[in-house]
Amino acid sequence: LDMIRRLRSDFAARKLELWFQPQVDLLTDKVVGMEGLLRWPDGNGGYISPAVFVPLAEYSGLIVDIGEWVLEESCRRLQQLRELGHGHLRVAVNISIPQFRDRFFVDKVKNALTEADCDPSLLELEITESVVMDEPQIVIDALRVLKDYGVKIAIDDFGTGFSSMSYLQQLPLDRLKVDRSFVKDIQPGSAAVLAETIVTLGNKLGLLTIAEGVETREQAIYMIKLGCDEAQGFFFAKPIPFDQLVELLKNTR
Ligand code: G
Ligand code: G
Ligand code: MN
Ligand code: NA
Repeated sequence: LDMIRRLRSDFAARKLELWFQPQVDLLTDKVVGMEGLLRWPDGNGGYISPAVFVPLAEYSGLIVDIGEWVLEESCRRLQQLRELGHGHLRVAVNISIPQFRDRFFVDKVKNALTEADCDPSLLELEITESVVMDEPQIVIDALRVLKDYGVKIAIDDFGTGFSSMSYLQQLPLDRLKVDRSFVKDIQPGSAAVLAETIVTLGNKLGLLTIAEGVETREQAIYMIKLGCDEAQGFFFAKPIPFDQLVELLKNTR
């Protein structure tokens, strides 16, 4: 509870940071987008993991305001990237269930885009299976409105939740993110049956696919062979502050 208090005051003091992990097209090897990931400085030069504080922010309801800031910050970064000549890049933002329960959620997404004069198709919302299963109708309704507005939708950590295939078909999805636990199975001499099955499922549903947690060249090559479109992971780049992302883009043009 003390931690929630510190999170609230640090958020109010604008101390949270939004870092970005590049997403790469597996065929061209070019950066095509990035995922925004929260970072909370611990005051000693380190960071508290979002795996620790995002659940607290969800439990306390703080995630509604933090998530709104993440959307605004992401759109402002898209605007900056456009000014730097990277107007084709997209940004993916993780959305939690309390944000969907907020009746102003759809308006907040639209406002963030409008304020920064962003093309809605450059914003992608990442939803985990558990978010869908928690509140199927609320999530499906909100996503349909946003999809009509032009926003893209990705299903995150795919294969780790208990998703019903029927919900999968009711969601207006664009992209399926293959969870890193399945990519991890790709080791010399061993087949990665689940990674293959998930990419095949994505392709058959007409969705784009992205592999998460790609840490080795072998894993990247294997995912290309499976017909996966894009990848994200330490092999390509770690999550980095925005300024470092801009430097990375300069060096890879
Ligand atoms: O960056 P890292 O791997 O440590 O992130 C850990 C977890 O925190 C991931 O599950 C990620 O989805 C979640 N997370 C990071 N940033 C955000 C955010 O802006 N909003 C939400 N809801 N979750 C986030
Ligand atoms: O749950 P979600 O997929 O949104 O979280 C992304 C998390 O995965 C971030 O915390 C990020 O730091 C982490 N991540 C990104 N690339 C890799 C990787 O190659 N290996 C591992 N182990 N974690 C990664
Ligand atoms: Mn994610
Ligand atoms: Na994920």
